[in-house]
Amino acid sequence: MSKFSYPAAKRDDTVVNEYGDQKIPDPYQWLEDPDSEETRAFVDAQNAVSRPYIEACPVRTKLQQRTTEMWDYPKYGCPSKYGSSYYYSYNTGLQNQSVHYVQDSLDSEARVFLDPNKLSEDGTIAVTGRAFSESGKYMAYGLSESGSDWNTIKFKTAPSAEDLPDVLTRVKFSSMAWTHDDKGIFYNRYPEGDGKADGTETTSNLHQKLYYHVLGTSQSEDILVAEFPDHPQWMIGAEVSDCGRYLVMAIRQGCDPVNRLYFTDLSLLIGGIDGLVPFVKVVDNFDAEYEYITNEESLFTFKTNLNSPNYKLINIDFSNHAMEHWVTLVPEHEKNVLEWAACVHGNRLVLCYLEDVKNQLYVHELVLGSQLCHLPLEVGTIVGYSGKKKDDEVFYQFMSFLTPGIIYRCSMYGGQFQPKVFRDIKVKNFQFEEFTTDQVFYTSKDGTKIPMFLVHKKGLKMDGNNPVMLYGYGGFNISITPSFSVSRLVFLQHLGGVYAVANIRGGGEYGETWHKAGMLANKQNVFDDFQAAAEYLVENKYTSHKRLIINGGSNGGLLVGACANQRPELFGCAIAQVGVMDMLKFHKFTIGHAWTTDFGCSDDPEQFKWLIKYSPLHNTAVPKGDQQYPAMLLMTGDHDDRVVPLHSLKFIAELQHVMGPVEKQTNPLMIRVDTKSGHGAGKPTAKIIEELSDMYSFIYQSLGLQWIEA
Ligand code: X99
Repeated sequence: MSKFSYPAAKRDDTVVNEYGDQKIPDPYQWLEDPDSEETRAFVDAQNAVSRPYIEACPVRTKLQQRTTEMWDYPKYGCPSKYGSSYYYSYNTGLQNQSVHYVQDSLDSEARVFLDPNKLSEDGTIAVTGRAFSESGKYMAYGLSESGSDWNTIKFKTAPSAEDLPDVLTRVKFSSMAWTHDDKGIFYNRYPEGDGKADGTETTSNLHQKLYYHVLGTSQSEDILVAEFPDHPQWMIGAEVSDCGRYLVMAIRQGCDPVNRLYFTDLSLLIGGIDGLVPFVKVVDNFDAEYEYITNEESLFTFKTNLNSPNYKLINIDFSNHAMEHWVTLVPEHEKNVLEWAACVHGNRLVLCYLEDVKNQLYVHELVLGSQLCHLPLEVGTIVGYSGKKKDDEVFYQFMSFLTPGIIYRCSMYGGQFQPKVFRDIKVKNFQFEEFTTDQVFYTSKDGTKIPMFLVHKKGLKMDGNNPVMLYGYGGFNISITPSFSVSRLVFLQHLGGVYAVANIRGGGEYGETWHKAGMLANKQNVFDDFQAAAEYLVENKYTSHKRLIINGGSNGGLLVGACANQRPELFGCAIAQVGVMDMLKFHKFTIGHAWTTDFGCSDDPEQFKWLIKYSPLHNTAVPKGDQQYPAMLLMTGDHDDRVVPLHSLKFIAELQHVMGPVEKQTNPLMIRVDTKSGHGAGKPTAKIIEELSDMYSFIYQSLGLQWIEA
């Protein structure tokens, strides 16, 4: 027996699922029902094991106090202009949700426009998105409760901030696009289902439709504008063109960066928007992605990865849209990835590139595409941008591991662009100059060079004894770029830690090529890259295996689960947040079907073979010799309807079943299940700090760390 006693969980050996001729037992299938008495009891019993272990950490209070103290700094977003007013978000420091402010000019006094903290006692209602009408007279905004992906859309007058009675429900993964007459918005919703839809359900999200809501009417009168009943997985992204004349639709059926491209000329709708709209199909396949940037009359500019994995800008004339007439505006860069583009000042483009995992900004000219200038940046990430075609200036926010945020303001007049610091966000009581960020390139199993960031105190002893937190994601074309986190600084300062980010394959760090090298049949590359990072950190004396912590969330939770199974001896501690753990069934729950683009699907016999090889739930086994599993903490929340909690519940049940009776397993295998908590977006500050304090307490306890005052 391990030194921990885990809750007894019923193992139902009669449940066996068939995949072709393969029979796969699913003894914890009963945990797929989030509402059953048994599941609730299981969750309570698991928390009753993990809570005391975490709370026994002698420095839990210190961790929480220091994190809270450092978190308490003013946080600003970039201001953006709608009508003649400016809007920005601001958090005094520890407010659960940032408050939206309005001001008449950038120098005048700011008034509260929308304070989400007033919407709930505990900060669990968050604003998830907003869209101002063309004139700036109205704002539509999405609200989410307890971290769920479900949204309620509400409306306010602007800048006067009066609440309007309109309420739109059953909204998820939605567009919010106003017609330029200010009359209403296009948005997406799902059909009325049988059961609840509060984020605790697991039912599949299918048959999303596009509607038009006329301000001042009831949702029941909303006009169905587009639907694809033969394609239940399709999702209809809608935008209204900068000129207001066209509705541009980007249709997706999964998470791959590809979409169909349809448009409607709204000026040709004789009766206005009164039913399903006719559309012109510019692209009617899922071969590439087309992201609307701007248009001049019928000449449209899109960002695309068509035959260009690092992305480029092209022009398509909607009056003559056959592919042979398409023209390249800004060609693909051979190495750097074009992440986004925005039109500003009528005829300028701001382009943001990713260059070896660092952002750089450039200004180009719209008509010819030629580069006008480079807006230099340090090693870091652009985390915010504002500046529309009708604006004459832009704001952008820079962040890095050791920079909480600098907002720059840059006028687009003339040919000289001189960004000025608009706000420099400061954190008190931390000696930033004592720390450093490096980027190294290590070699993975197959010889591929992988970039990795390393952040630590200058002059740290490389005696192979530092606790190192290695973070990764590895999927869905998502790049993990430098970001700021105070809890990480607490780890560096008071636990003598090193923070490492491995930019493993599957992400978008080197464009669609990097993504494809880590998906579908290539998914093992992602795990190999992460394990090679661990080996690099030990070989180069940053740490030892016993003091190496791995961490990841969502697809990165899968990464942590798979790596702990494959190479348990490499890690001392593994923290998997909101992870996908059942690779045979993920597609059956909520939006899981959209992930088959990266993972494949167990219904396909060939793809089943990929998935069964690494699915965390199906690959737990007693490690060889005297090896054991690292200390493992799984984390999930009862309202996570992105990656439903059953993944983590079934995985912990299986881990405890396999390793609980094994003597050599002295490391804990635990789960923390939060309530009124989801996949991560919109989480209130108080909950974030609680969670981080628990996470670092678990690390402290399981690795036997020391607190360093200083
Ligand atoms: C999603 O599942 C995104 C879900 N989603 C859409 C949206 O499919 O949020 C969509 C269509 C249109 C508008 C908005 C949305 N994602 C996003 C993946 C990774 C991602 C995810 O959350 F691609 F970044 N996962 C959880 C993948 C595995 C674990």
